[in-house]
Amino acid sequence: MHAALILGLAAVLASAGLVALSGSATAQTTLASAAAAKGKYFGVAANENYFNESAYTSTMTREFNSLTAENSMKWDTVQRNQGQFNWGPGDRIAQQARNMGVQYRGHTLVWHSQLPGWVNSGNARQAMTNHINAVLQHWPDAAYWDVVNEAFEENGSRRNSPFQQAMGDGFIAEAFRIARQADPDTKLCYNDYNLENPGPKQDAAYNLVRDLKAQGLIDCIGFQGHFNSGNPVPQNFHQTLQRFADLGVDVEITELDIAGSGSSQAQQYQGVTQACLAVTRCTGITVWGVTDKYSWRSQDTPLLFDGNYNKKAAYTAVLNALGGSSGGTSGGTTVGGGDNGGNGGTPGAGCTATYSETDRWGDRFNGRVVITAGSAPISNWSVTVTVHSPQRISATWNGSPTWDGSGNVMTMRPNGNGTLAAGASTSFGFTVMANGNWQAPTIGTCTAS
Ligand code: 9MR
Repeated sequence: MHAALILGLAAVLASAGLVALSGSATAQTTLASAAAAKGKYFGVAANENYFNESAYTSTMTREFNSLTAENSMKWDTVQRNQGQFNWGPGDRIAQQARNMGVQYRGHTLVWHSQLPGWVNSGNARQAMTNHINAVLQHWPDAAYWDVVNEAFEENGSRRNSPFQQAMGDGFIAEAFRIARQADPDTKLCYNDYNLENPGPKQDAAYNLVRDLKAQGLIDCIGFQGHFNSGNPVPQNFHQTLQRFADLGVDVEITELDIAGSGSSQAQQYQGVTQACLAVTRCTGITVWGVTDKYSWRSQDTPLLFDGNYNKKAAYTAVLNALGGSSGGTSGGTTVGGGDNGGNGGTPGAGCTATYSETDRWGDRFNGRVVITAGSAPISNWSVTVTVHSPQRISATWNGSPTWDGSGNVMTMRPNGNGTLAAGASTSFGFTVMANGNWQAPTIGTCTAS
């Protein structure tokens, strides 16, 4: 309930960032607002160590509407020494989320890694009980908690840990039961990596979720989503997400990062976004960091912003897949207008050009530009459409195009639709072969005569 409320609030706040498009369409200009418009969240792993870097904080605040503490809510930060709790670093994440008016995900309660040495098979049951109770009491407003993290080996067997040793296979259900009692309002998740492809590990997680669900103990499953060239985003990812959703739990992409760059990375990010959009119970996506330079595997440049906080092609691919579109001079905004070409036409004449994306397929999209006459009639107009390499325009309609030498800049003039009464509109359309780049074309100033 809490999460839904906050997401609703985020959607309202995000609507302040609406950008007018032609007709009734609107486009969102940030990941958060575009995802919220689809009823999903778009989150990020946040690291309080970088909060004093203004570009870090402004990017985080602008683009994301869910935070996960990258490290500071883990056991070795919160309770490095038995019975001594260190809430400060995690509190900075929780408070940042509250300040932003967005949700945060708790990560993680019971994990074999980043576990202090004092936890051993002799005290693991009591330690686990105390830890879960203390943490959930301290952070009761988390929307989700990853109760157990990474409990399976690749072959589907249980991973060794003090918890597994002390309590056997039942430790997972026990952890969820304690968490449920400690905080009945927080959604409780199992979280793991390499669940994205069919196989024994995925099946083990599936059976776990099914069994926990039957006991009313689990609400969600997190697919971490750490991909690279040897482990690419699977084609059928949405089917896997749906398979788990059909158990009656939410599914989430909780730690997304994809090694690579340029269009191939962008395409894979697009694929993950589309997979989540295709599944009603996929509640959101979290990328595992703001900028490549602070990624846990920065050499793989796996995130949406480069080391200078520039938006990468992957960013645009995700934003467009969410139905959003970048602001500025490219798609989504009204550009041009007010000018009659300086050829002695009626003062106040002129035209505006407004772009919108109307369709999208696997490898291409259609754009439409609406030309609207100003306060005086016009008999001719022209406007440029610049696509971003390696994009190519493969078809046009309702206009007469000419091209510059590069093939990137198309100047469109009327094809029988040049005469417009004051305030009247016409439109032309075109198909762009994306070649992996889903950025909206840049629309030049409309010139009328
Ligand atoms: O990104 C985290 C990195 O800063 C830590 O050093 C590392 C320690 O194990 O954990 C990283 O986050 C992990 C996450 O908590 C669980 N799934 C795998 C993530 C990447 O290693």
